[in-house]
Amino acid sequence: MAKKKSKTKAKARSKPAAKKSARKVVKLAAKKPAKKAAAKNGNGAPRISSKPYGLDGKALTGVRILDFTHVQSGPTCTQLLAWFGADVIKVERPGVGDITRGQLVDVKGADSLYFTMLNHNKRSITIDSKHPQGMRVLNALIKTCDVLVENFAPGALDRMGLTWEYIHKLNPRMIVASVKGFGPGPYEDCKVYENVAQCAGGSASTTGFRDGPPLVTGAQIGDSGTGLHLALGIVSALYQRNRTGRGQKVLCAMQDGVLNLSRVKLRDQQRLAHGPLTEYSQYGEGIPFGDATPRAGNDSGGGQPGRILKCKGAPEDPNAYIYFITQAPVWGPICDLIGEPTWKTDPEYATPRARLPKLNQIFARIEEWTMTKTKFEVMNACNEVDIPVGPILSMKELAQEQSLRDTGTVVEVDHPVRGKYLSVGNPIKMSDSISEVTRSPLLGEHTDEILTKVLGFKAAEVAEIKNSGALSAPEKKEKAA
Ligand code: CAO
Repeated sequence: MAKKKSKTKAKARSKPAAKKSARKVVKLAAKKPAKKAAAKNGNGAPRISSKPYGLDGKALTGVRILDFTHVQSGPTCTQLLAWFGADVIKVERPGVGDITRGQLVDVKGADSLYFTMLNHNKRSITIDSKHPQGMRVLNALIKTCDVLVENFAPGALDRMGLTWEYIHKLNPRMIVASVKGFGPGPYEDCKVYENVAQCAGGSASTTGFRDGPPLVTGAQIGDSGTGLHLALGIVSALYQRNRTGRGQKVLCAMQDGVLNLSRVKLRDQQRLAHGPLTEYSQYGEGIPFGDATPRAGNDSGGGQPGRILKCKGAPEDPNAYIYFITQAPVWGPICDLIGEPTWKTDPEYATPRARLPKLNQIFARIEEWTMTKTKFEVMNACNEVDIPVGPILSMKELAQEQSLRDTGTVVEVDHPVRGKYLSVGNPIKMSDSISEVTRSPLLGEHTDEILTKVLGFKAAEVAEIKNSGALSAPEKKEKAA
């Protein structure tokens, strides 16, 4: 690096020196190296773009993804990559496509919201991967793509003939990224869906109330959570490939992803060996702990006592609630707000330790106050004195929230068959890689475009592939036979 720089400097000085007057030479010689220095960051990175922010492509412009994903976990990952500018080519089974196209259908004849909301900004090609001509197209795709992403059942990719060795021989730069239910071990051959992962990853055993059964959560931490993990793995592998030139395998097991998100509960498991978990409500209630992290209801995972409390309108309005945390640093303002100023100094209430056995009584008193206000009034009053609280927002409220529309987190998308629908846009905002949400592709919508423009097949080759039946629906093949 250093050598390169001094060469550049010499060049910059010597050129004008030969042609310009002495006065100009001094001027130019002083300016040019400064300009060069600004153009490089000293880390081997390219010159700094002169284009305005947001107008010099996107973070993953130039990256092409062979998207073999289906249902939710894999599509979440490739949708994120597409939002960052990758060219995502979704390979779907002819006639059927991703199974979610036809699941939970709300508009007859249209792709379901399940599918459309997970497959924005992608292109779709239909290929029967078990047909020799289908494999011909896949081979061409493997040669031209940077990443293959899949979330088939264990062994399915190998059964198609697409082993790591095969792919890597065709394209040693290819990153092969997979979601599986479990990592290597006794369960590695099992098929897994969202709630299976929530249960196997430790989330369900720690969610719900102590005296009730384990609960799954509505947030799709098994599917979408693992898709997020995989996206980070892929981007990191692309970054490493810049240095090594070679691809690698990236594996995210849903069990691992859920356990990673349940990290604080494994923390508590180990703390149990050193005594009861004092911030859990059951401690204050005098209920002994067992040998595994218990379910803690709505207690806060961060060690600060917290509860979901009724606000004006509850329980008739199922979402007229607020999450309230009695954080030690804001105990004073809480006491003032709820009209218990003496609790600030009363030794029975003044310290977190003194409050632990009385949490039920304390939260009951706070709830008396929150019930006199709507959740938004509570939120405003609390935030004025820096008390963090969480209004329980319904999906209806989120769909209507203007600020989420303004940032593109909630977007309205137009679809040629179903019309307008709401979706969640890219939750990751970047100042130089702006995401626009475009609709999901129709099944096989881009088959011709990909065969000719991406893979460069000639018209006769396209005809040969198509006539073989490798890209069309099995029903059609059966009728023709
Ligand atoms: N052409 C020809 N065959 C195709 C094809 C194509 N384009 N796309 C898929 N197939 C075939 C596969 O090769 C496989 O065939 P074989 O079993 O004969 O080898 C078959 O379709 C079924 O694939 P699958 O087993 O992945 O699908 P499934 O519906 O039976 O299982 C799921 C679905 C999600 C349980 C399973 O894929 C899985 O466990 N994936 C890993 C974990 C995961 O991602 N789960 C989250 C899903 S979201 O809740």
